[in-house]
Amino acid sequence: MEFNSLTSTYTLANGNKIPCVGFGTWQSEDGDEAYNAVLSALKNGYRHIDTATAYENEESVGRAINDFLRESGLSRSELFITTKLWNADHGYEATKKAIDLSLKKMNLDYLDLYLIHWPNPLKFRDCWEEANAGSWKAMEEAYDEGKLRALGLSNFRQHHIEALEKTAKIAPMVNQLMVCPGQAQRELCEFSRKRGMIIEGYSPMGTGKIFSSEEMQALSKKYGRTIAQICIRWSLQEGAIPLPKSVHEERIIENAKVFDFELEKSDCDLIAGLTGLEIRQNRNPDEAPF
Ligand code: 1BO
Repeated sequence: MEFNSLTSTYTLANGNKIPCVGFGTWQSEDGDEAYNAVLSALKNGYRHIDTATAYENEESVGRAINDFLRESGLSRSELFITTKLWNADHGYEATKKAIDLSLKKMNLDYLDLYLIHWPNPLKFRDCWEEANAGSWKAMEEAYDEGKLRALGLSNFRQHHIEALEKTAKIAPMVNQLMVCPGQAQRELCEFSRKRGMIIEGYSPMGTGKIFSSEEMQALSKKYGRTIAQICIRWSLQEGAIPLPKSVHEERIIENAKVFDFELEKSDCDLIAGLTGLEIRQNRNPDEAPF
């Protein structure tokens, strides 16, 4: 793995670069919490920020990005910003409006990446393929207009991807999945990669009992790193772009120090196969109640 800093990049299928670690904002509360977290991440070297309409913090995230750009003198092109389409807005017309609303809320001229957050919303359960095809068409148009610089998916499984491919003119460039210890989703990651997608991994630390796991504690001792750093490094070595989230500056800084050690392959496999961590269930998108 040739990555050596937060600004190391993967190349997306359209040639655009995407930094190998993103800063996650899921469950960061709109207002001071999300604003301060994103500003702190940017000041500490993160260049890739991930939000979503569903996180209800696009406004604060956008404000932090714009304040940072103004204060730092960096240009917009040095940042990589993602947001996502939420479930109420699937279908062609609603997606067009949702893209414009996200841009307006974030006060940005364009997004580096826009994802369909969930493949099969409850509201569209009997017509999800058609709804996704309509959303994708709207996204392709926004891509052609320069509002979106790359298009992708989140939580899509094989059959959702295959359905989208029937009508897509632009192939999806990213699949953002839950990738954490005990839930490596290696098969789906591999399938997505074969279809030309880069994998992003949300919740790299999972939840539940990661921090009290005896195996993770032993690895932390072996490598002299925190359990969070082991999780993020593992995600990188899995070939995913980890999206660690924190609202504490010391952890935001600590989570970025993952480029000067390497996990042995056998430890990566052990982490992938961990059980009993009581991690939040990786929901089946065809059955989730939203
Ligand atoms: C269902 C939301 C997952 C994190 O983006």
